[in-house]
Amino acid sequence: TRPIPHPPRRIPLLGDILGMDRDAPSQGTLRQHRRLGPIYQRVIVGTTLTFVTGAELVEEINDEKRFRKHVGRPLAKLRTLVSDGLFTAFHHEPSWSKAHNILMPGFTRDAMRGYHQTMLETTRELITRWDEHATAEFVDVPAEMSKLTLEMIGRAGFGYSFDSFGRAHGDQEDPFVGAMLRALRHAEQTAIPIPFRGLFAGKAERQNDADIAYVASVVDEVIAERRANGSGATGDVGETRRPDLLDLMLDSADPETGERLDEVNIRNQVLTFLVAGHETSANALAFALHFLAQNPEIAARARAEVESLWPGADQPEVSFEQVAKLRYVRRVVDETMRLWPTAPGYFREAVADTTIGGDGDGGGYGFAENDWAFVLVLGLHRDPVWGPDVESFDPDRFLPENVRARPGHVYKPFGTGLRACIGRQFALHEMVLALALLVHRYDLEPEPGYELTVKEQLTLKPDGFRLRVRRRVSP
Ligand code: MNH
Repeated sequence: TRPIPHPPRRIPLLGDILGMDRDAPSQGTLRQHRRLGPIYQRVIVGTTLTFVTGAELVEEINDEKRFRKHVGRPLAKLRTLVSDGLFTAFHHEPSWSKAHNILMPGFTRDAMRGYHQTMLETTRELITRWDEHATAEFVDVPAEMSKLTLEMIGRAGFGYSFDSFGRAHGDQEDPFVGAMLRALRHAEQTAIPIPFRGLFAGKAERQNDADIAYVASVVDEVIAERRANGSGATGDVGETRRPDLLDLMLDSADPETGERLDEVNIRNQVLTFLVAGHETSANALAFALHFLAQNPEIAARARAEVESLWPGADQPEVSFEQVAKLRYVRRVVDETMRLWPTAPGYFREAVADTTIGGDGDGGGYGFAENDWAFVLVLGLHRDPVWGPDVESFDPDRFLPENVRARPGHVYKPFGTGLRACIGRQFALHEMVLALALLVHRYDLEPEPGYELTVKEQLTLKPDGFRLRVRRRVSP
């Protein structure tokens, strides 16, 4: 086997701690890849981290027969909040397949049809608010998108509203949202090993315990309320509303084992969906709005597409089927997540001893059983297979003929294999829908001189990104 490249200078005991970017680890890793190639290793205080980004190596590491999902340190840290929820479950935990089987029907095409109207109405609430408040001032786009997507998953998944749009502009956020976001940030901040931090962390730990307890109690109330007021089991689903994710968890059993989810696991799943299902979509929407604001001709094409489907409409009556017809808007979303995949990568571990990148006579990079690597999707999406101008924003990269001309496994914003994103269709539907309505209604005026900087908090987001949105005169 071949040795995996590493940065040139190693400090005894500390290792390669220099050259790592604590505030922006994924962007730091991208720079290291540019220096060291498609695979490299970094040692931090005795822990070895391996990063992979080249298209050919990623194809091998995505092979489900040889590698599987690894619950890396940042995910393991999240377990204090969401425990064995779908996203953070270890491959050997039986709760994963049980919950997966029970929840899959909640993510079919038919299920999306059921969420569509909720997504549409939620977007219209945002638009009503922007009509009233936003036109005079610059809006904090990531914050607004975060309200939108949290509201969509809360209402569509669990029939729960955070009243995000009921609060006046700039008002305090929902205490549940505050506690959940603090707990998320806490997990993220403790994910990077920093010597001796634990000595000063008492207060933060106590706050975190309180946040987690509070968040759990709110979710328990939502579950109790649903139990009391009728889920599918008590008969009124189908008459008054379609079954949602909460109904599935309360009323159905795993077809393989006949088992149901217990109370605590349901709470973990609800929290998992709120956490995994809102920031990634919100940030992707924010990036998309950035690129549309920066590229007026692309925004015009997106607008033209919306207008061709709903000519002259002040408020397009978008049906479920029509969202799939928004091909150009979809390409804008795809290209946004190519350049800035809001989940910047995923972890894989070897199922058994193996090598990748071999030339047929051995000579590959060795992985012992359980050795892991982080696939930096941020880098994969800038692999040379994407052409010479990887940094330019060009939705036409996702024209069908261009997609066909590329190898598979070079576009992985939703991860890979058995543990890929279960919410992919939900995310694509909400993002295409919201983006279409926003670009149709508003001209997007960027803040003069804004240059994109990307903030990392487990997910990637456009930092300090604000827009002035101006209501377009009706065509
Ligand atoms: Mn989502 C897993 C990215 C939206 C719920 N999601 C993943 C993974 C990636 C990902 C990558 C795989 C992680 C890993 O291998 O460790 N998810 C995204 C992105 C968006 C997104 C980029 C939006 C854009 N995700 C959503 C939405 C939901 C959701 C919306 C819920 C409605 N995601 C999940 C869950 C998992 C997951 C649950 C874990 C699935 C599993 O392991 O079974």
